[in-house]
Amino acid sequence: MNKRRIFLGNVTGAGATLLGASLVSKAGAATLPEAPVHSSSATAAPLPPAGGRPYNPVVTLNGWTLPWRMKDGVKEFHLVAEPVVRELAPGMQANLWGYNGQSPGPTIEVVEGDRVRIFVTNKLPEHTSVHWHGQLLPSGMDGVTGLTQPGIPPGKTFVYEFVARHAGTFMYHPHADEMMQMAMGMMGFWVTHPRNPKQHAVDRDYVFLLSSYDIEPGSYTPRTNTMLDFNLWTFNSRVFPGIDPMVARLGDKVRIRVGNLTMTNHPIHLHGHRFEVAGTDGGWVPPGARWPEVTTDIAVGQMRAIEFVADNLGDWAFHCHKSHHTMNAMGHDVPNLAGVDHRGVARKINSLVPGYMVMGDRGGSMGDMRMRLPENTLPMMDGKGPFGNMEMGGMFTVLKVRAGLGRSDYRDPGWYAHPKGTVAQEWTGEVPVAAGAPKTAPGDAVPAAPALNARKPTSHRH
Ligand SMILES: [Cu+2]
Repeated sequence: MNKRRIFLGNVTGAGATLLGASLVSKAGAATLPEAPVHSSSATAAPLPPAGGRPYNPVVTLNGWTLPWRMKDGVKEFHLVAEPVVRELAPGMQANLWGYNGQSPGPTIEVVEGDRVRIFVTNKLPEHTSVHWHGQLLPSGMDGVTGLTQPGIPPGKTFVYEFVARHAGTFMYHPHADEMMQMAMGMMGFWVTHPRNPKQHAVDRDYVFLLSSYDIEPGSYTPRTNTMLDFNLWTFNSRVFPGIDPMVARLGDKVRIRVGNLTMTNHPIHLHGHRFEVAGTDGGWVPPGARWPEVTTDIAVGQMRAIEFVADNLGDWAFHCHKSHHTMNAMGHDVPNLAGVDHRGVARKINSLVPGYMVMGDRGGSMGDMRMRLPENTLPMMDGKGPFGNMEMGGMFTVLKVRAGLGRSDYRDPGWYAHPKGTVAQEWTGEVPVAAGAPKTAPGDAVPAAPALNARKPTSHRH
């Protein structure tokens, strides 16, 4: 005990405290809570509180919640910062950095007023720290390397301790070599539940973080000096079709909490429902100040909690509205050839370059194109739906609203069975042609010449 006190008192002088690796393995073993590791990228069932004050646990989309132990009235957690292999979607794995076996790290759930102690062990090749975004805590616990603590050296364990003073939606991430560590996937969700579990109660409470990666097709490790031109846009380090659906029972009150740790904003859009922005990382929005939306823009470093009643049966798209963010990795620097018929050209090139593919001469349907992809690369737009290819990737998933589900049933109910006569269908009657419209047959390329002529400066008349 003496030894421990000396060690804790000496090393940093700052709020966070350093434990030696030898202390952890010997005398310290009894004082450190275990650090559970998760190997699956599937959505784990909500983790009910194993003691302490009651709360309604959240569901981490394609993620999990970190178990804790109560020690002398303090909730103790153990995060291990380490390299991980994350499956972004079936068919693609990425070498990321994360916590306890996954990127993002596990969700931490506590109750307003809880005293929380978090041990952070660094198994990365460089120093790190953990910043508890949105928490009102002592300055020395804020996790800013150089400002409030020294970086946690590789192989060492620091301990953070503070009271979770206010309920809300938060996150954690390093404040050390951020460009590298965040681009490698180091982040996690944090929920502080209200003291009264009936306050802000909903039936289903989903949480996830937005992150982005730049992984060259055919490779496994993100390029970390990319500033804007990322090619994988993720919900919790997953891309569609690898993102699980969010399931709701008809009439459920649903909350979805989203935090943005990418380098750009994301207008997150829900189909078939209206929601209200009920919370930010600053706390809960008073009921009278909430307003209806179907899209909410989430800026870099922000969090939003949206709430709605799932009162509309069906399969509803839920996605970022930037169309390049619902695509997966493949070159975006392709000329737009809509309206140019180059079937002959493609045939000729194919005799020279087998597998060459002309993109978009029919104005889209890239999702139907099948070309041989490099190793460890996903199709740009994919996802099989009941009516064919959804032509989506990246930040996209489906809200599935069904009647008669069990209260805690989060399993994928399959595709929606639409009532007869409620699906858009082909019109088989006569189609009138407007006077003067060009006569084209279905599938004809649109003549491109006039548009090209109009671009010549000599043809301008003022
Ligand atoms: Cu986006």
